[in-house]
Amino acid sequence: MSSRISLTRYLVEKQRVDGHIPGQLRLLLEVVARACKRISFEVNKGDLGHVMGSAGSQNVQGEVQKKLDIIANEVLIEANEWGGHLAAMASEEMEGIYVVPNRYPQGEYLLLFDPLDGSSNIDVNVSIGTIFSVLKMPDDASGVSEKDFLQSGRHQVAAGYCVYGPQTTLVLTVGDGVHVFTLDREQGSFVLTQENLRIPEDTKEFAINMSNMRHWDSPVRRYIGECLAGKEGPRGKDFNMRWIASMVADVHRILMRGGVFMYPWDKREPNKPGKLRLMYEANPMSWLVEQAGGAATNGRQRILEVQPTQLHERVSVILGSRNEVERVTQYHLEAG
Ligand code: AHM
Ligand code: MG
Repeated sequence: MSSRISLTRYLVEKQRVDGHIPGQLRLLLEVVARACKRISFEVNKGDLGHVMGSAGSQNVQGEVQKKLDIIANEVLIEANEWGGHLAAMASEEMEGIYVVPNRYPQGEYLLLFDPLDGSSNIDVNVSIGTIFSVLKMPDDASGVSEKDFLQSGRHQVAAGYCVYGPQTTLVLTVGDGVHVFTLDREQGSFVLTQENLRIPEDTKEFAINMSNMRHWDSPVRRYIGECLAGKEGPRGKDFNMRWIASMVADVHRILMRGGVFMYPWDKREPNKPGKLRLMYEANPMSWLVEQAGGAATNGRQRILEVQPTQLHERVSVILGSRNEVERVTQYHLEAG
């Protein structure tokens, strides 16, 4: 007999023994995990499944959609719409919210997702993933509308991602630490493989797209400049750099061994607060990172406290090892 704990058992025990999550939330998370498993199988097929390449369309943000972006979005919607635990969904790939059709029962939760993060890595066989966040409908809501989604990240009741890499790994928080489940393809289920991840407070590794350096604001230039100066510079140590260009994979590395991840505001698009999306990317990742003892800010403010004013809002992101995030944030505050 195996003593391994499946995601199903973990969630049942969270509900029954700890009383930490309601039954409806447990069901919802099971369905999201099942959808991620499906997406993982589609991703694995690669060219054999005719899932690669562009779909010839654009999403609401004007980005070219890949076939897998659309497949992953459909898998998540089809898996979640009939279960009775959701009122509506919102996705990076859809302009408006998707209200659960009235042929199905309506639940009290809202699900938000980036169905396939790191799209530029699909065609080159590099890790990509799904990011998700769960909110509750506001108590005073009558019917569901877009404004019900506009809650700050600290209202999340569950958040996680699934990374499709050498292994398929689901990383989850329901507010009591961060736990890792690895897909056992022979059993067809996610199995608990790491509990209570902790991000070291200090690090010697940063993740940023260096090609944008000339567009950054001075606090980010100052921070990265000091890292690059190495042992001889003010930090007195050498730094290493990694940039996968899939947020799921970069954040996963940081959860595993520390580091600081940045996608800051830059001068190319002065009126946009950043590239990454607050509701589908920054909020779930920031909560996971905080739950693992790290920190996440937009340079001035905790990301989880940013009040969204629109569904597809963007934000500047600095997250990871606490002392480094505090340093970058301090540089922003000093710059006024
Ligand atoms: P996507 O959701 O359209 O894939 O875009 C988000 C991705 C992040 O995963 C990653 O951190 C970033 O975009 C990479 O951007 P760049 O190609 O500018 O380095
Ligand atoms: Mg994304």
